[in-house]
This record gives sequence, C-alpha cells and structure tokens, in this order.
Amino acid sequence: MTSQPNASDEPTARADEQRDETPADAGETGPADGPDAADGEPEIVDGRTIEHLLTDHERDIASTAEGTDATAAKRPSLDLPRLELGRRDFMKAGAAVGAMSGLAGCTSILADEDDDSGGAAGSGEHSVAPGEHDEYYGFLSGGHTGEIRVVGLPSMRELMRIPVFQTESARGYGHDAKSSRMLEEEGDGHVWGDTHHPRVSQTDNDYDGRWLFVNDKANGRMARVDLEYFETDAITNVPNCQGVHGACMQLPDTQLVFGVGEFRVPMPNDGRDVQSPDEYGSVITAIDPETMDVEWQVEVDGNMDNGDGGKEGRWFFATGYNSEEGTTEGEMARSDRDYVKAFDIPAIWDAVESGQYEEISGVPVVDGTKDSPLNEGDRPIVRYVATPKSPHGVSVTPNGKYAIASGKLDPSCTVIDIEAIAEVDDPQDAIVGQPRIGMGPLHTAYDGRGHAYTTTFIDSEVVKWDYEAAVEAEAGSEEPVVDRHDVHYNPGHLIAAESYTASPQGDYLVSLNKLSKDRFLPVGPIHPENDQLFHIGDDDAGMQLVKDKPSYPEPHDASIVHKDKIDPAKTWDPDDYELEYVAEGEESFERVDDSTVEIEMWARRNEYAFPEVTLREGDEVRLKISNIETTSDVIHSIAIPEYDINLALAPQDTREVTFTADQPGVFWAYCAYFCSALHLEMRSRILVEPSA
Ligand code: CUK
Ligand code: CUA
Repeated sequence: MTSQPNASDEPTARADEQRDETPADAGETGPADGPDAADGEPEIVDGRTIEHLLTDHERDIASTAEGTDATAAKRPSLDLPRLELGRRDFMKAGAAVGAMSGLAGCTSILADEDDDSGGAAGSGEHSVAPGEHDEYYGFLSGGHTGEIRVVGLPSMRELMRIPVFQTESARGYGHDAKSSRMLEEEGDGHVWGDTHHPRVSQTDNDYDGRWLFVNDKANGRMARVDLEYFETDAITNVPNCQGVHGACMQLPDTQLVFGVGEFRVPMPNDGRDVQSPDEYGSVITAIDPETMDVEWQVEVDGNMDNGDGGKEGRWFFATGYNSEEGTTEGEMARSDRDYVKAFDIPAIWDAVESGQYEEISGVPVVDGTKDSPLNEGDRPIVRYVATPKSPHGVSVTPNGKYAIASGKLDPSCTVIDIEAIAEVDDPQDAIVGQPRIGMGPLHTAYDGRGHAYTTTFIDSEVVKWDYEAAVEAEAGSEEPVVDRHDVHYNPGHLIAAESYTASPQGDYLVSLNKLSKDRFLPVGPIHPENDQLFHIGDDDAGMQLVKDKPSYPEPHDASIVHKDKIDPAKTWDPDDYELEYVAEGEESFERVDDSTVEIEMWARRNEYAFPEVTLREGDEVRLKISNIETTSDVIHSIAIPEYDINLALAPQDTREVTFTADQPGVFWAYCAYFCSALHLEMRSRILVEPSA
C-alpha cells in the first residue's frame, strides 16, 4: 500500500484495478501481500460492496501522508480528468473515483466544490466574545488518554479536563486516598483507560445535569462523573468482559446504565477455553446508576459494538459485528449481514427475578444467544435484526420511533421501527427504511426537526437526511438525503446539541474527525484530530461549517448539554465528602506510635498551618488537609517532592493521603497552584530525620 495515485491513470483504469480486488481475495491474501497481490477474477462491483473502496482509501491515506513532505507541499495540484485536486482532496478523490466505478450517481461529491473549508477561524456569528459565556457544555471523551474534556460551544474553547481512568497531577487525581483507592480497587491498578461514550444522565428524557457515565474500552470498566464537582466519583470494574465499549442508559429516567461488551473472551476469563473461540462470549451489562453495582448481564452471539436506549424504557439496542465469531479480520468481515440486537429490558428482569440465569463471577448472566430457551416463545429477551454490514453506530430518534443503525461496511443506514419490534413475528419486518447514505456510515445524530445527520468515514462527509422520507422511499434510495457537507477528514462520531434527548436543540453539530492531515500547523508525526463545528439551524441555508478545533487524541463521542441544565459547584460543600474539614485552630500533629504520624492541617493564602513538620525516617504519615478559603477560584495544592504527591485543593475541599517517609532529608512541600502574589513563598519544610 505504498503507491501514490498516478496522475495519468484514467478513472476507468483505476476502477478496473479495483475490481480485481475482490473481497474474497482481500480476505485470503493477508496483510503482508497488500492489495496488488490479488489476482482473482474481475468482479463487477456491486454498489453495496465497499472492500475495494476501503483498500483504495488506505492507499490514499498512505499517499497523502507522503504528500506532507516539503516537496510535495509545493506541488499545487494533481490533474485527473474532471477533477482538480489539491493535496487536501486526495482522500475524497479516492472515494469519488472509487464510487464512480461502482455507482451511477454520487455526483454531489464531485459537485460540492465550495466546501467552506477555508480556515480555522470561526465565523463571526458563531463566535463568543472574550469574557462571554458559551451556550453549551460539550463533554468529549478523551479516548486513550482515559479522560473527559469539557468544551464550550459554540466557541469550542476547552474549559476543563476530567481525569477518569488515568492519574492527573493537576487535579490531584490518583494522588489523594479516595481517588487512588478507586483506581486501585476498580481497576486492578491499571494506569490508563479508553473512554469513548460519555452520556449525561436524564430525567423524563431530558438532561438533569447530575452525572455523566463513560466506558473504558481497554479494561472493561464504567465510570461515573459527578457534574456538580466535575469529578469522577465512582468506577465499576465489569466482570466477564474485556472491554466495555458502547455506553448508554435506560430512559426516560436513567434507571440503568448499559455497557456494551465488545471483545469476545472466555467467561470468566481465568485461563479456561483459551484455545476454544467458540466458547468465548460477549455480554451487555446493566449497572445501577446510584450504587454503580452490576445488576445483570446478558450474553449474546457475536461481537457487540455501540448501544442506545429507547425513549420509553422497554428497549435497548446494540449494534454488532463479527456474527461470524471469527478471531481474525478476514473472518470477522465475511458475512454481508450482522445484527442489531434489541434487548427487552422488562423481559430480562423477569428472567433474572425468576432465577433463569447462571451466576458467573458473582453476577447473574442471562442467556440471550439465539438458541437460548429464553429467546423462544412470544416474549424473547433479545431480538436479532439482521442488517448490512458490520453495523457500527446506533441511535434512537428523538421521538422514540426509530432506532437507526449505520452500515459501516455498507453504504446504507437501517431504520428500525421500535414499536414494531414487539409486534412482528420476524424481526426483519421491523426494518422500515434503508436509505443509501454514502461510503462508510458510522454514527447518526438528530436536530429534532426530523433530520438525521450521519458521518461517512470513507466519503468524509456529514450527510443530512430525512428519516420519515427514508421510511417512504425504496430501500437503497438516495432520495431522503437533503444535504451533504465535506468534513476534514474521515469522521467517526458526530453529535448535535442534546441529540440524545427527546428534544434536541437543533442549532449546532460537531463532527469528530479522525484525521486532520494538513489542516493545522504541523506538530510532528502524530497529528491532532479535528473537531468541526457546524451550524445546522437553518435548513434553507444548509449545514454551515463554522469552526475547526484541533483535538488531542482522541475524542470518540460527545454529549452536548445546554448550560442551564448543569449547575456546577463554585466551592466544595464539606457535607459532600466523607472527610472531616480541618478549620483554622483545629490543626494537629500526632505521633500515634513509634512509626505512625497523623497530621491534620489547612492551607490558605499564603501558608500552611504548619510551616515545618519533623518526621522520622520510616514513619507512615497520614496527612489530611483542607483549603480553608471561601473565595471561589482560590485553589491551592500541596506538592510533596520525592513522594509523588500533589493534592489539588479547591476552596473548602479536604483531601487525604498516606505515605511512608522512607527518604531522609529536607523536602519543601509547596503549593503548585499559582494562588497569590506570595504563592512562591507558600511552603512547608518537611524534615525527615535519619533513623540513627
Ligand atoms: S466508536 Cu469511535 S468512532 Cu467507540 Cu462510538 Cu464509532
Ligand atoms: Cu497556594 Cu499557590
């Protein structure tokens, strides 16, 4: 996959070349051979098959990467018949030329020349002046940084980061006793996570601003962030599954939080069945949002992927790939259809309550595989709806009528009638629409006016379509599409303001693009991603690209919540934590025994209660400290060098840490938050006397 698109190639020649790369060949040749090794019978490419486009797409990524050297940057454009291509357009050209080989239409891709892609600066109407506040909170996952990022919309200014699965010294997360205990006990000491899907709790199908839940795809956990303090307050280690990928809730009132298990593994994964992939399983997990306890799990066939809850509380949908239950890429992408699974939540509860489960790792696991007795009869617990092909995103329309799944390896989205799911004998009859969206559809968001917006990874577009029109139209029709807009480049998720509620705001949408290529100043070989803001409030004007925001790798999904629905604390309320506040005059230093010391102290501008602390080598020290400031934004910390400690202390907050003073010497504990003119003087001398 090293060849650059050849300027002299006719589009038709390229198309022939692609036809040689049949899906079957791609599966058999293996990664080392690359696409050129395929020499099977030419196959007429069916419009619904895109393996050749994927191959082409990979090649274009390679060639564009080559184009980032200085020489290539000077090359203004590359001539192809009918197409004037700059470097930026390579990706699209690959997709468009490929598309021409397989499809009659798709002229819109070629025609859409004016794509507003001009600059990174925001347009005036959608900017936020210095000192003014944004309209929305955007909560973006941080992917393999393990965190949540908070941005304001429409400015796209990053406001805060919330560490979830990783330690973060600036917030003292993983430094103080409570957060380290949480990371230790619910993560077996893992130091990172992979957050994908941040979902904000709802009451009556609207954001209540209480919590945000987010998955850990790496180490199979679900976390809860308290949105009063913007702080992770609970983590649950989910048994019987390797990665929790999709995350969503039972609505309308966040009765349960669901984690969708992705990788199939033995259950429990304790060394049994390692050589028997047939025995591996994949589960969804239901978690109580208050206690964060795992209530039950349901095992299914195949891999699962993303999930979304219906608005009325009965159904929960998960997409899946690998219904083949293969273990290699070739095996996983063989079938033309995989399943959207519709979970009947009350029926699952019935099974749990009547003891129809197997307890694995202390959790009731209900059998939801296709052959399960619980899927016979007139109230199956899981209905398997076959959709093309490796469906990825699934999201329920704001009115609760449809679940829409994106084809990923098929250009269509599948519209499933949620009410019909309960009524039809054959789950396939619940499919009421299958519009053709574009190449590589991944995720869908809503504006509340009947439009769906779907990202197409390969076409690099956001496609706006009318989902009722899709129900009326023939399967495979492009007619429901009302607008399409380039993004830069290769989008994964997109999210519209309050799209996951029953009443989206309909004004803004963010496309989370995986590749930024030459969109920003170069910063070395790892590029930022590109989050692009669209104004979608004017259906006549169409989607307007308003802003580019480079993003540290790598946000997947986001939730956008109106500012009036979040009520963050300005200072801590000592009633909200377990530790007792240490007021001025209550400071104490107590030697409990020969090797144990307990210190309770406070911090304020520009001092600690104790300017000096004397310890003995080997002392176990329990240090509790309160920030006794009442003024908001006056934050202190206590950093203790050599002991890897930095406690961040917001006003009225109290934190605790235990460490062993095993290093004799003098250590200046200091405040790491620049808090006042005398900040540099804010310190305490810690003397650790050698043990004779
Ligand atoms: S997934 Cu990342 S682009 Cu984890 Cu929701 Cu689709
Ligand atoms: Cu307190 Cu700097």
